[in-house]
Amino acid sequence: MKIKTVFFTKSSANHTQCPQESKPELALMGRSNVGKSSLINMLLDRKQVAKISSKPGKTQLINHFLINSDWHLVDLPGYGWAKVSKAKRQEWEKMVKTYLLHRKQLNFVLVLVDARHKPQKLDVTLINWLGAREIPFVI
Ligand SMILES: Nc1nc2c(ncn2[C@@H]2O[C@H](COP(=O)(O)OP(=O)(O)OP(=O)(O)O)[C@@H](O)[C@H]2O)c(=O)[nH]1
Ligand SMILES: [Mg+2]
Repeated sequence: MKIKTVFFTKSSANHTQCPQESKPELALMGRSNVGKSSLINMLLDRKQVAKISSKPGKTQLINHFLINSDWHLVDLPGYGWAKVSKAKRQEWEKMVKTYLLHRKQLNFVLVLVDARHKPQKLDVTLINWLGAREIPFVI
Protein backbone atom coordinates (compact mmCIF):
# COMPACT_ATOMS: atom_id res chain seq x y z
CA MET A 1 0.00 0.00 0.00
CA LYS A 2 1.26 3.46 -0.84
CA ILE A 3 1.12 5.76 2.19
CA LYS A 4 0.05 9.12 0.78
CA THR A 5 -1.03 11.01 3.88
CA VAL A 6 -0.60 10.49 7.62
CA PHE A 7 -2.30 12.63 10.24
CA PHE A 8 -2.18 12.26 13.99
CA THR A 9 -5.90 12.32 14.88
CA LYS A 10 -5.88 12.27 18.70
CA SER A 11 -4.81 10.66 21.95
CA SER A 12 -7.57 9.11 24.06
CA ALA A 13 -7.61 7.95 27.66
CA ASN A 14 -10.42 5.45 27.01
CA HIS A 15 -12.42 3.95 24.17
CA THR A 16 -15.29 6.45 24.52
CA GLN A 17 -12.91 9.31 23.68
CA CYS A 18 -11.64 7.61 20.51
CA PRO A 19 -12.56 9.12 17.09
CA GLN A 20 -16.29 8.76 16.40
CA GLU A 21 -15.99 8.09 12.67
CA SER A 22 -16.50 4.56 11.42
CA LYS A 23 -13.19 4.13 9.56
CA PRO A 24 -11.61 0.70 10.12
CA GLU A 25 -8.56 0.43 12.36
CA LEU A 26 -5.57 -1.76 13.12
CA ALA A 27 -3.95 -1.57 16.58
CA LEU A 28 -0.44 -2.50 17.71
CA MET A 29 0.07 -4.13 21.08
CA GLY A 30 3.09 -5.63 22.82
CA ARG A 31 5.46 -5.23 25.74
CA SER A 32 6.66 -1.77 26.71
CA ASN A 33 9.81 -0.87 24.77
CA VAL A 34 9.39 -3.71 22.24
CA GLY A 35 9.28 -1.11 19.45
CA LYS A 36 5.57 -0.60 18.62
CA SER A 37 5.87 3.14 18.05
CA SER A 38 9.14 2.69 16.12
CA LEU A 39 7.44 0.12 13.86
CA ILE A 40 4.59 2.57 13.18
CA ASN A 41 7.12 5.21 12.10
CA MET A 42 8.89 2.65 9.91
CA LEU A 43 5.68 1.38 8.28
CA LEU A 44 4.50 4.93 7.60
CA ASP A 45 7.96 6.07 6.50
CA ARG A 46 7.80 9.02 8.92
CA LYS A 47 10.51 9.64 11.51
CA GLN A 48 8.50 11.14 14.34
CA VAL A 49 4.80 10.60 13.81
CA ALA A 50 4.65 8.24 16.81
CA LYS A 51 6.73 9.29 19.82
CA ILE A 52 9.43 6.85 20.88
CA SER A 53 11.87 6.57 23.77
CA SER A 54 14.68 4.30 24.90
CA LYS A 55 12.83 4.07 28.24
CA PRO A 56 9.71 1.89 28.57
CA GLY A 57 6.35 3.55 29.19
CA LYS A 58 6.56 6.28 26.54
CA THR A 59 3.12 5.63 25.01
CA GLN A 60 0.53 6.05 27.75
CA LEU A 61 -2.65 6.75 25.79
CA ILE A 62 -4.55 5.31 22.81
CA ASN A 63 -3.12 7.18 19.78
CA HIS A 64 -4.98 7.28 16.45
CA PHE A 65 -3.18 8.01 13.17
CA LEU A 66 -5.30 8.55 10.04
CA ILE A 67 -3.80 6.92 6.95
CA ASN A 68 -4.77 8.06 3.41
CA SER A 69 -7.93 9.61 4.96
CA ASP A 70 -9.19 6.06 4.93
CA TRP A 71 -8.26 4.01 8.03
CA HIS A 72 -6.61 4.38 11.43
CA LEU A 73 -3.39 2.86 12.72
CA VAL A 74 -3.52 2.81 16.53
CA ASP A 75 -0.53 2.96 18.88
CA LEU A 76 -1.33 1.47 22.32
CA PRO A 77 0.53 1.66 25.62
CA GLY A 78 2.79 -1.34 26.25
CA TYR A 79 2.50 -3.92 29.02
CA GLY A 80 4.92 -5.67 31.35
CA TRP A 81 6.86 -2.62 32.43
CA ALA A 82 8.31 -3.91 35.71
CA LYS A 83 9.23 -0.55 37.25
CA VAL A 84 5.76 0.93 37.15
CA SER A 85 3.38 0.62 40.12
CA LYS A 86 0.74 -2.11 40.25
CA ALA A 87 -1.98 0.58 40.14
CA LYS A 88 -0.53 2.02 36.93
CA ARG A 89 -0.27 -1.45 35.37
CA GLN A 90 -3.92 -2.14 36.24
CA GLU A 91 -4.91 1.23 34.75
CA TRP A 92 -3.12 0.30 31.48
CA GLU A 93 -4.76 -3.09 31.40
CA LYS A 94 -8.22 -1.63 31.90
CA MET A 95 -7.68 1.06 29.25
CA VAL A 96 -6.35 -1.31 26.61
CA LYS A 97 -8.64 -4.25 27.32
CA THR A 98 -11.75 -2.04 27.33
CA TYR A 99 -10.64 -0.55 24.02
CA LEU A 100 -9.99 -4.00 22.53
CA LEU A 101 -13.35 -5.35 23.71
CA HIS A 102 -15.58 -2.42 22.77
CA ARG A 103 -14.03 -0.69 19.78
CA LYS A 104 -16.27 -1.66 16.88
CA GLN A 105 -13.93 -0.07 14.31
CA LEU A 106 -11.09 -2.38 15.34
CA ASN A 107 -10.46 -4.84 12.50
CA PHE A 108 -7.45 -6.59 13.92
CA VAL A 109 -4.53 -6.40 16.30
CA LEU A 110 -0.87 -6.70 15.45
CA VAL A 111 0.98 -8.21 18.45
CA LEU A 112 4.65 -7.28 18.34
CA VAL A 113 7.02 -9.66 20.17
CA ASP A 114 10.79 -9.52 20.61
CA ALA A 115 12.22 -12.30 18.42
CA ARG A 116 15.44 -12.32 20.48
CA HIS A 117 13.65 -13.96 23.42
CA LYS A 118 11.40 -16.94 24.00
CA PRO A 119 7.72 -15.97 24.28
CA GLN A 120 7.29 -14.20 27.61
CA LYS A 121 4.58 -15.35 30.03
CA LEU A 122 2.69 -12.07 29.78
CA ASP A 123 2.76 -12.14 25.96
CA VAL A 124 1.28 -15.64 25.99
CA THR A 125 -1.37 -14.66 28.58
CA LEU A 126 -2.49 -11.65 26.53
CA ILE A 127 -2.42 -13.54 23.22
CA ASN A 128 -4.63 -16.22 24.82
CA TRP A 129 -6.89 -13.45 26.13
CA LEU A 130 -7.32 -12.12 22.57
CA GLY A 131 -8.02 -15.63 21.27
CA ALA A 132 -10.59 -16.41 23.97
CA ARG A 133 -12.48 -13.24 23.04
CA GLU A 134 -12.21 -13.94 19.31
CA ILE A 135 -10.41 -10.68 18.65
CA PRO A 136 -8.54 -11.21 15.35
CA PHE A 137 -4.78 -10.79 15.69
CA VAL A 138 -1.50 -11.55 13.99
CA ILE A 139 1.81 -11.99 15.85
N1 LIG B 1 17.61 -3.03 18.50
C1 LIG B 1 16.42 -2.54 18.14
N2 LIG B 1 15.92 -1.51 18.82
C2 LIG B 1 14.70 -1.05 18.45
C3 LIG B 1 13.96 -1.61 17.39
N3 LIG B 1 12.78 -0.95 17.28
C4 LIG B 1 12.79 -0.01 18.24
N4 LIG B 1 13.95 -0.03 18.95
C5 LIG B 1 14.33 0.81 20.07
O1 LIG B 1 13.56 0.39 21.20
C6 LIG B 1 13.24 1.50 22.03
C7 LIG B 1 11.76 1.54 22.32
O2 LIG B 1 11.05 1.84 21.16
P1 LIG B 1 9.53 2.34 21.17
O3 LIG B 1 9.11 2.33 19.74
O4 LIG B 1 9.36 3.60 21.94
O5 LIG B 1 8.81 1.14 21.97
P2 LIG B 1 7.26 0.96 22.37
O6 LIG B 1 6.95 -0.49 22.21
O7 LIG B 1 6.41 1.92 21.63
O8 LIG B 1 7.30 1.31 23.92
P3 LIG B 1 6.09 1.84 24.89
O9 LIG B 1 5.58 3.11 24.28
O10 LIG B 1 6.75 2.02 26.20
O11 LIG B 1 5.06 0.78 24.94
C8 LIG B 1 13.78 2.74 21.31
O12 LIG B 1 15.02 3.09 21.89
C9 LIG B 1 13.94 2.27 19.87
O13 LIG B 1 14.95 3.00 19.19
C10 LIG B 1 14.55 -2.72 16.67
O14 LIG B 1 13.99 -3.28 15.73
N5 LIG B 1 15.79 -3.13 17.11
MG1 LIG C 1 5.20 3.42 22.27
